[in-house]
Amino acid sequence: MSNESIMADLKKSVETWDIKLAQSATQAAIDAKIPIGTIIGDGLGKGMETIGVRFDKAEIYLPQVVAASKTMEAALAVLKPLMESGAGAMKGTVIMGTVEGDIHEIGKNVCCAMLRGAGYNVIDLGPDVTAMDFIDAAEENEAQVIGGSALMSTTLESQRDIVNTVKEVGAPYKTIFGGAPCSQEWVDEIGGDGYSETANEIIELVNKLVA
Ligand code: B12
Repeated sequence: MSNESIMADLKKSVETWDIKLAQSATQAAIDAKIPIGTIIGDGLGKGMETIGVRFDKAEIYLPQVVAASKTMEAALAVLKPLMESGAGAMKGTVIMGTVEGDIHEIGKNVCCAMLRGAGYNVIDLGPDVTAMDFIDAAEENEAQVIGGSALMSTTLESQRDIVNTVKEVGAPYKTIFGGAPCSQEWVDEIGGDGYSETANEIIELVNKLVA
Protein backbone atom coordinates (compact mmCIF):
# COMPACT_ATOMS: atom_id res chain seq x y z
CA MET A 1 0.00 0.00 0.00
CA SER A 2 1.42 3.42 -0.92
CA ASN A 3 1.95 6.16 1.68
CA GLU A 4 -0.60 8.29 -0.21
CA SER A 5 -3.33 5.70 0.18
CA ILE A 6 -2.47 5.19 3.87
CA MET A 7 -2.77 8.95 4.41
CA ALA A 8 -6.07 8.99 2.50
CA ASP A 9 -7.38 6.13 4.67
CA LEU A 10 -6.40 7.94 7.87
CA LYS A 11 -8.38 11.02 6.83
CA LYS A 12 -11.31 8.96 5.51
CA SER A 13 -11.53 6.86 8.69
CA VAL A 14 -12.25 9.96 10.82
CA GLU A 15 -14.58 11.44 8.19
CA THR A 16 -16.63 8.22 8.16
CA TRP A 17 -16.12 7.45 11.90
CA ASP A 18 -14.75 4.03 10.93
CA ILE A 19 -12.82 2.85 14.01
CA LYS A 20 -11.52 -0.37 12.40
CA LEU A 21 -10.15 1.53 9.40
CA ALA A 22 -8.60 4.14 11.72
CA GLN A 23 -6.77 1.45 13.68
CA SER A 24 -5.59 -0.51 10.64
CA ALA A 25 -4.53 2.63 8.73
CA THR A 26 -2.64 3.91 11.78
CA GLN A 27 -0.83 0.58 12.12
CA ALA A 28 -0.06 0.63 8.38
CA ALA A 29 1.32 4.17 8.77
CA ILE A 30 3.53 3.08 11.68
CA ASP A 31 4.79 0.09 9.64
CA ALA A 32 5.52 2.43 6.70
CA LYS A 33 7.53 4.65 9.12
CA ILE A 34 5.37 7.70 8.44
CA PRO A 35 6.25 10.25 11.17
CA ILE A 36 3.73 10.60 14.03
CA GLY A 37 3.28 14.31 13.28
CA THR A 38 2.30 13.51 9.69
CA ILE A 39 -0.10 10.74 10.78
CA ILE A 40 -1.89 13.08 13.16
CA GLY A 41 -1.55 16.44 11.43
CA ASP A 42 -1.96 15.49 7.77
CA GLY A 43 -4.09 12.36 8.20
CA LEU A 44 -6.40 12.06 11.23
CA GLY A 45 -6.44 15.81 11.97
CA LYS A 46 -7.45 16.65 8.39
CA GLY A 47 -10.40 14.25 8.78
CA MET A 48 -11.42 16.09 11.95
CA GLU A 49 -11.27 19.41 10.09
CA THR A 50 -13.74 18.03 7.52
CA ILE A 51 -16.04 16.99 10.40
CA GLY A 52 -15.92 20.55 11.79
CA VAL A 53 -16.85 22.05 8.42
CA ARG A 54 -19.66 19.54 7.80
CA PHE A 55 -21.13 20.09 11.28
CA ASP A 56 -21.00 23.82 10.65
CA LYS A 57 -23.04 23.38 7.45
CA ALA A 58 -25.54 21.15 9.34
CA GLU A 59 -24.66 18.23 7.03
CA ILE A 60 -23.96 16.10 10.13
CA TYR A 61 -25.02 16.38 13.77
CA LEU A 62 -23.59 15.93 17.25
CA PRO A 63 -23.66 12.08 17.34
CA GLN A 64 -21.49 12.01 14.19
CA VAL A 65 -19.05 14.57 15.69
CA VAL A 66 -18.77 12.44 18.82
CA ALA A 67 -18.31 9.27 16.70
CA ALA A 68 -15.55 10.98 14.69
CA SER A 69 -13.70 12.10 17.83
CA LYS A 70 -14.00 8.57 19.27
CA THR A 71 -12.45 7.29 16.02
CA MET A 72 -9.61 9.76 16.39
CA GLU A 73 -9.07 8.63 19.99
CA ALA A 74 -8.96 4.97 18.90
CA ALA A 75 -6.24 5.83 16.38
CA LEU A 76 -4.30 7.85 18.96
CA ALA A 77 -4.43 4.81 21.30
CA VAL A 78 -2.58 2.80 18.60
CA LEU A 79 0.06 5.57 18.48
CA LYS A 80 0.36 5.96 22.27
CA PRO A 81 3.16 3.44 22.93
CA LEU A 82 5.28 5.16 20.27
CA MET A 83 4.66 8.60 21.72
CA GLU A 84 5.66 7.45 25.19
CA SER A 85 8.72 5.41 24.26
CA GLY A 86 10.15 7.28 21.29
CA ALA A 87 10.92 10.58 22.88
CA GLY A 88 13.51 9.63 25.48
CA ALA A 89 14.04 12.64 27.71
CA MET A 90 11.04 14.96 27.60
CA LYS A 91 11.67 18.23 25.78
CA GLY A 92 9.60 20.22 28.25
CA THR A 93 6.18 20.47 29.84
CA VAL A 94 3.17 22.14 28.27
CA ILE A 95 -0.11 22.81 30.09
CA MET A 96 -3.00 22.65 27.62
CA GLY A 97 -6.68 23.33 28.08
CA THR A 98 -9.76 24.94 26.61
CA VAL A 99 -10.35 28.33 28.17
CA GLU A 100 -13.01 29.25 30.72
CA GLY A 101 -16.55 29.17 29.37
CA ASP A 102 -15.67 27.00 26.38
CA ILE A 103 -16.25 23.25 26.06
CA HIS A 104 -14.81 22.62 22.57
CA GLU A 105 -12.02 20.07 22.91
CA ILE A 106 -11.36 18.38 19.60
CA GLY A 107 -8.77 20.82 18.22
CA LYS A 108 -7.05 21.07 21.60
CA ASN A 109 -6.87 17.26 21.75
CA VAL A 110 -5.23 17.18 18.31
CA CYS A 111 -2.66 19.74 19.51
CA CYS A 112 -1.96 17.68 22.66
CA ALA A 113 -1.41 14.56 20.55
CA MET A 114 0.97 16.41 18.21
CA LEU A 115 3.01 17.77 21.11
CA ARG A 116 3.17 14.37 22.82
CA GLY A 117 4.30 12.87 19.53
CA ALA A 118 7.09 15.45 19.38
CA GLY A 119 8.37 14.48 22.84
CA TYR A 120 6.67 16.99 25.14
CA ASN A 121 5.12 16.15 28.47
CA VAL A 122 1.58 17.47 28.00
CA ILE A 123 -0.80 18.03 30.91
CA ASP A 124 -4.29 18.30 29.46
CA LEU A 125 -6.62 20.13 31.85
CA GLY A 126 -9.68 19.51 29.64
CA PRO A 127 -12.38 22.08 28.83
CA ASP A 128 -13.60 25.21 30.68
CA VAL A 129 -10.34 25.93 32.53
CA THR A 130 -9.91 29.16 34.51
CA ALA A 131 -6.78 31.31 34.12
CA MET A 132 -5.75 30.54 37.69
CA ASP A 133 -6.12 26.78 37.13
CA PHE A 134 -3.76 27.01 34.14
CA ILE A 135 -1.20 28.82 36.29
CA ASP A 136 -1.57 26.49 39.28
CA ALA A 137 -1.03 23.48 36.99
CA ALA A 138 2.01 25.14 35.39
CA GLU A 139 3.53 25.79 38.79
CA GLU A 140 2.79 22.29 40.07
CA ASN A 141 4.32 20.64 36.99
CA GLU A 142 7.18 23.11 36.44
CA ALA A 143 5.89 23.78 32.94
CA GLN A 144 7.43 26.14 30.41
CA VAL A 145 4.37 26.79 28.26
CA ILE A 146 0.62 27.33 28.77
CA GLY A 147 -1.66 26.73 25.75
CA GLY A 148 -5.27 27.94 25.72
CA SER A 149 -7.78 26.94 23.05
CA ALA A 150 -10.88 29.06 22.37
CA LEU A 151 -13.49 28.19 19.75
CA MET A 152 -15.97 30.99 20.35
CA SER A 153 -15.60 34.72 19.85
CA THR A 154 -17.17 35.15 23.31
CA THR A 155 -14.44 33.10 25.01
CA LEU A 156 -11.48 34.81 23.32
CA GLU A 157 -11.46 37.20 26.29
CA SER A 158 -10.56 34.24 28.53
CA GLN A 159 -7.28 34.02 26.57
CA ARG A 160 -6.59 37.64 27.55
CA ASP A 161 -7.31 36.68 31.21
CA ILE A 162 -4.58 34.03 31.01
CA VAL A 163 -1.97 36.53 29.77
CA ASN A 164 -3.01 39.09 32.39
CA THR A 165 -2.98 36.56 35.23
CA VAL A 166 0.47 35.27 34.21
CA LYS A 167 1.70 38.90 34.33
CA GLU A 168 -0.07 39.67 37.62
CA VAL A 169 1.49 36.75 39.45
CA GLY A 170 4.86 37.43 37.79
CA ALA A 171 5.09 33.88 36.44
CA PRO A 172 7.70 32.96 33.79
CA TYR A 173 5.40 30.88 31.56
CA LYS A 174 5.15 31.45 27.81
CA THR A 175 1.56 31.57 26.57
CA ILE A 176 0.30 30.19 23.27
CA PHE A 177 -3.18 30.36 21.83
CA GLY A 178 -5.31 28.95 19.06
CA GLY A 179 -8.80 27.98 17.95
CA ALA A 180 -10.96 29.05 15.03
CA PRO A 181 -11.69 32.69 16.08
CA CYS A 182 -8.12 33.28 17.32
CA SER A 183 -5.48 34.95 15.11
CA GLN A 184 -1.93 36.27 15.21
CA GLU A 185 -3.35 39.81 15.44
CA TRP A 186 -5.43 38.85 18.47
CA VAL A 187 -2.51 37.18 20.24
CA ASP A 188 -0.36 40.27 19.55
CA GLU A 189 -3.13 42.46 20.96
CA ILE A 190 -3.44 40.52 24.23
CA GLY A 191 0.35 40.17 24.60
CA GLY A 192 0.58 36.37 24.23
CA ASP A 193 3.81 34.71 23.12
CA GLY A 194 2.61 32.57 20.22
CA TYR A 195 -0.16 31.56 17.86
CA SER A 196 -0.57 28.73 15.42
CA GLU A 197 -3.43 28.24 13.04
CA THR A 198 -3.20 24.45 12.98
CA ALA A 199 -1.78 21.64 15.07
CA ASN A 200 0.86 21.11 12.38
CA GLU A 201 2.64 24.33 13.31
CA ILE A 202 2.34 23.97 17.08
CA ILE A 203 5.51 21.88 17.44
CA GLU A 204 7.72 24.46 15.74
CA LEU A 205 6.08 27.19 17.81
CA VAL A 206 6.72 25.41 21.12
CA ASN A 207 10.26 24.36 20.07
CA LYS A 208 11.07 28.04 19.47
CA LEU A 209 9.60 29.16 22.80
CA VAL A 210 11.38 26.59 24.98
CA ALA A 211 14.73 26.84 23.15
C1 B12 B 1 -17.60 20.24 17.08
C2 B12 B 1 -18.25 21.52 17.53
C3 B12 B 1 -19.00 21.50 18.71
C4 B12 B 1 -19.09 20.26 19.60
C5 B12 B 1 -17.81 20.18 20.48
C6 B12 B 1 -17.46 18.74 20.83
C7 B12 B 1 -16.15 18.68 21.58
N1 B12 B 1 -16.07 17.75 22.52
O1 B12 B 1 -15.21 19.42 21.33
C8 B12 B 1 -20.37 20.60 20.42
C9 B12 B 1 -21.55 20.08 19.66
C10 B12 B 1 -20.41 20.07 21.85
C11 B12 B 1 -20.39 22.12 20.34
C12 B12 B 1 -21.04 22.94 21.26
C13 B12 B 1 -21.19 24.31 21.09
N2 B12 B 1 -20.81 25.04 20.02
CO1 B12 B 1 -19.64 24.36 18.63
N3 B12 B 1 -18.70 23.86 17.12
C14 B12 B 1 -18.13 22.73 16.77
C15 B12 B 1 -17.50 22.90 15.36
C16 B12 B 1 -18.46 22.36 14.34
C17 B12 B 1 -16.16 22.23 15.10
C18 B12 B 1 -15.04 22.55 16.07
C19 B12 B 1 -13.95 21.54 15.84
O2 B12 B 1 -13.85 20.57 16.59
N4 B12 B 1 -13.16 21.68 14.75
C20 B12 B 1 -12.13 20.71 14.34
C21 B12 B 1 -10.79 21.02 15.04
C22 B12 B 1 -9.74 20.00 14.56
O3 B12 B 1 -10.37 22.31 14.64
P1 B12 B 1 -10.09 23.52 15.68
O4 B12 B 1 -10.89 23.32 16.91
O5 B12 B 1 -10.18 24.82 14.97
O6 B12 B 1 -8.57 23.29 16.13
C23 B12 B 1 -7.45 23.48 15.29
C24 B12 B 1 -6.86 24.88 15.34
O7 B12 B 1 -7.81 25.88 15.67
C25 B12 B 1 -5.71 24.81 16.30
N5 B12 B 1 -5.94 24.97 17.73
C26 B12 B 1 -7.03 24.66 18.47
N6 B12 B 1 -6.81 24.88 19.76
C27 B12 B 1 -5.55 25.34 19.88
C28 B12 B 1 -4.83 25.74 21.00
C29 B12 B 1 -3.54 26.20 20.84
C30 B12 B 1 -2.76 26.61 22.06
C31 B12 B 1 -2.98 26.30 19.55
C32 B12 B 1 -1.61 26.86 19.40
C33 B12 B 1 -3.70 25.91 18.42
C34 B12 B 1 -4.98 25.43 18.59
O8 B12 B 1 -5.24 23.48 16.07
C35 B12 B 1 -6.37 22.60 15.87
C36 B12 B 1 -5.97 21.45 14.98
O9 B12 B 1 -5.48 21.88 13.73
C37 B12 B 1 -17.36 24.47 15.27
C38 B12 B 1 -17.39 25.06 13.87
C39 B12 B 1 -16.02 25.15 13.26
N7 B12 B 1 -15.98 24.83 11.99
O10 B12 B 1 -15.05 25.49 13.91
C40 B12 B 1 -18.56 24.92 16.13
C41 B12 B 1 -18.52 26.28 16.80
C42 B12 B 1 -17.15 26.56 17.37
N8 B12 B 1 -19.49 26.12 17.90
C43 B12 B 1 -20.16 27.21 18.14
C44 B12 B 1 -21.14 27.35 19.18
C45 B12 B 1 -21.88 28.67 19.23
C46 B12 B 1 -21.38 26.30 20.10
C47 B12 B 1 -22.38 26.31 21.26
C48 B12 B 1 -22.48 27.61 22.06
C49 B12 B 1 -23.72 25.88 20.66
C50 B12 B 1 -24.92 25.99 21.57
N9 B12 B 1 -25.76 26.93 21.23
O11 B12 B 1 -25.03 25.22 22.51
C51 B12 B 1 -21.85 25.14 22.14
C52 B12 B 1 -20.71 25.56 23.09
C53 B12 B 1 -21.02 25.68 24.51
C54 B12 B 1 -19.78 26.12 25.25
N10 B12 B 1 -19.95 26.74 26.39
O12 B12 B 1 -18.63 25.92 24.86
C55 B12 B 1 -19.79 28.33 17.17
C56 B12 B 1 -18.99 29.48 17.79
C57 B12 B 1 -19.39 30.80 17.20
C58 B12 B 1 -18.48 31.89 17.62
N11 B12 B 1 -17.66 32.34 16.72
O13 B12 B 1 -18.54 32.32 18.72
C59 B12 B 1 -19.11 27.52 16.01
C60 B12 B 1 -18.03 28.33 15.24
C61 B12 B 1 -20.23 27.08 15.04
C62 B12 B 1 -20.93 28.23 14.36
N12 B12 B 1 -20.56 28.56 13.14
O14 B12 B 1 -21.82 28.84 14.92
N13 B12 B 1 -19.71 22.55 19.25
